[in-house]
Amino acid sequence: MKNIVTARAHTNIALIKYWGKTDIALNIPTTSSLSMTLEPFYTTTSVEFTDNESDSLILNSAMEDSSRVSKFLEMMRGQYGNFPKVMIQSENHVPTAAGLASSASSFAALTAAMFGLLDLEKDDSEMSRIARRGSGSASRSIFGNFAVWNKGENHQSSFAESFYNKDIGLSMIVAEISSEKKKMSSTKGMQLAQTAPTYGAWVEKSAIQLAEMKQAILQADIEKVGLIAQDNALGMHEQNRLCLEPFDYFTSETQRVVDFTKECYKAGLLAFVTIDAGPNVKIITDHATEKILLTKLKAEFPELTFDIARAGGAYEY
Ligand code: 2P0
Repeated sequence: MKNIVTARAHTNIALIKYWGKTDIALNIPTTSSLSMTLEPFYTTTSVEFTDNESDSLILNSAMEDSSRVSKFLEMMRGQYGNFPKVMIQSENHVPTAAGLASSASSFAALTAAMFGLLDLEKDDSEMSRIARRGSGSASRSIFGNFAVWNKGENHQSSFAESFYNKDIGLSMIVAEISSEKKKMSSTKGMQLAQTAPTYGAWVEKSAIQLAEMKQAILQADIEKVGLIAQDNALGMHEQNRLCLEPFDYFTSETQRVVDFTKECYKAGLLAFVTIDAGPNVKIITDHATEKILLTKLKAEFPELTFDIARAGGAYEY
């Protein structure tokens, strides 16, 4: 048995979103989703067995509340047989203000590290299923470049797969609009969104968009990738505004960045937006355009910080 195992997993941004569950306890989604894994942003996690009475978590050198990871480890004990308490040390190399779901890279890295510590077979599908139980989007962070999480209908059938393990020249510029902790967690936000009268139509459209997105990626057609991703993301945020207890992740600055990006597209640049469960905007473009667009964005929004991300790697341990 190994003493200590360290694993690394990158964060991901969905081009076709996961926004709703058919099973809350198991994180079974209402839609299949597709994401790009980001090279520069990742989590490194070390795990070791301890004689302590409880699991513990040290995040970025500070002791954290371990209840969520402990619940996750209990689930693993149920799946693979009881094992001693675990001490987890984790470092997030994700700009904390950028709203780049660190739960995806965190649970993917923790899953990979635990597979190492427990000497389990390196089975990507099984790792994806287990990571999904920690946080839905973590199921996709097992893979590099592009991953598709097929929604499935139960624990066994709901897992992500590598979709296309090549760099198609896509870039994302992350506009950091707010570092405030999100007002509405993803878990709660998606539950509310499912009460929107238009939610069923968004889910149906999402299946068509996923098929179109796969084609666009295989053809390395970045304009098509951007247009579909933007439509899917804006549709997701519409559900939040139309549900029974409406809420909105957009701020006025979010809307300004969205409007400016659309102007850039009209002016002939490859520029599209996607937005997750927070106010920050990810601008989809290509390697050839990223610097031109970044210069324009910095000039228009001198108060904002921008990071450039490209497609990146699968988990490692
Ligand atoms: C996604 N997001 O597909 C979507 C789009 C945010 C907006 O997955 O409840 O933290 O832990 O399964 O994975 C964020 O949701 O939610 C997310 P849980 P998760 O990337």
